[in-house]
Amino acid sequence: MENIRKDKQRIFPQNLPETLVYMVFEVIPAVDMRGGKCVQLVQGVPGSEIVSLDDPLEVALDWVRKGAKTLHLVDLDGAIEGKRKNAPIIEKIVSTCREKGVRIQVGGGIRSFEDASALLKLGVSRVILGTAALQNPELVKRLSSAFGNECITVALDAKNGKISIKGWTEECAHTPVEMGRKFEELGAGSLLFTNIDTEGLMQGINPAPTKELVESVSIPVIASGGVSSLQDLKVLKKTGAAGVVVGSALYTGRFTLEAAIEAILHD
Ligand code: AMZ
Repeated sequence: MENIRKDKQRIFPQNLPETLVYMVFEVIPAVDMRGGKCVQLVQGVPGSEIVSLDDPLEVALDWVRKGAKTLHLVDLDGAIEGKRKNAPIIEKIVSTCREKGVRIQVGGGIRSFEDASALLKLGVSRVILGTAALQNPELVKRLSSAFGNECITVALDAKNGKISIKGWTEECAHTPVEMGRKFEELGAGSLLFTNIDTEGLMQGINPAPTKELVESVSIPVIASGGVSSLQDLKVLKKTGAAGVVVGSALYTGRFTLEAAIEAILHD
């Protein structure tokens, strides 16, 4: 099991243009946007902002200065309402950060082939599809055939063990493991697993569902939801996940990005 896990952690960086051999497990800062601002919500509930910053581009550049090699951009209006209201600022972040060699993954409101292809043509490394993948699985297959599976991440956001879509307002009957296996077959290159039960609460993680998913598929799994300490990062690394998206803990100063990168490097 140990070997399988390590292989899976290696797959992700190997698919990337820049070879970051040391970074077998990546800490990826989240830049979630709502109404043009960079925000952090509690369990994704609109109005629960614990962080609200006026200039998402400046925030993104700050993570890059602090050592981020990949950024996770989410258009929360897009995820919740299906309208990508933060597209202009996302485009600005993508063009500015790509020049610096930073990989960008974007999610939230990508609901069509055209949405995804426009972002990929702009220089986004991976598009993240949640709602559209669950509602129209063939879209994953089409995008993967057209752009290559390394560009396609499916978001499996789970509440009480069941997938949630449409900005976490609608629950599906499916489990992350069922859907992870299905989307791997359809051509997803990676999965983003968000544990909504712990997301934004900063009370720590539950590694069990991440581990279960990692062990059920062969593609890389990026974990998300509830990280609040450096120890959480180390625990998630041990599940075999390829990386972790961190939001509130970084924004509220639980630890710095530099400390996070250092902590997982030597673990
Ligand atoms: O916070 C939320 N309510 C929320 C959120 N962060 N809802 C969805 N998302 C993220 C998912 C994924 O990265 O984790 O948006 C993306 C999926 O969006 P969509 O529009 O494809 O379902």
